Amino acid sequence: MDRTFVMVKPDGVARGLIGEVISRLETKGLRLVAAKLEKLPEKKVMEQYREHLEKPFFPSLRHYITSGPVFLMVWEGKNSVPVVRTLVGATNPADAAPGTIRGDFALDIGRNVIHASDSPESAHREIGIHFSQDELCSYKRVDESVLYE
Ligand code: IDP
Ligand code: MG
Repeated sequence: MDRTFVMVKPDGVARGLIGEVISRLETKGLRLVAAKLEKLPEKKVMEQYREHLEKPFFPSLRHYITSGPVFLMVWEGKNSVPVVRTLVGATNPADAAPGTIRGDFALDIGRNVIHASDSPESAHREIGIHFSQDELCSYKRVDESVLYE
């Protein structure tokens, strides 16, 4: 099964949206295999967002991501990386379709509630930043026999 890394950002945690995010991914049929609440140290933020280090918005992004706890998760399921990106919606909430998490719950690109990996390679790398192997649980949902062809 493909894995993806998902993070409810500090604005989402502070607004009480952890349950809503989990609920949407659970209802989709994905399997939660790891989760924790953490205030990220600078080092992990730099690793997480390494492709953005030189971007003009990086200082404000770093400040925002370290401003409070985030909720880190690993989800498994068929095509979980593109499936979760679709549920999350466009980076700028102004462009995010209704029905997506950013489309339904955010207004500002700098406060867009959630992060999700953009490729299987990013997912593998990001999971490794935030979780050790023994934190990833292995189990089956009882509905998987009807969720998949
Ligand atoms: P993504 O989160 O949809 O993958 P990325 O382009 O990877 O979007 O950007 C990472 C994060 O950086 C965004 O989710 C957003 O929080 C922030 N960000 C990206 N572009 C801007 C911008 O132009 N202004 C402010 N923040 C930005
Ligand atoms: Mg990204």
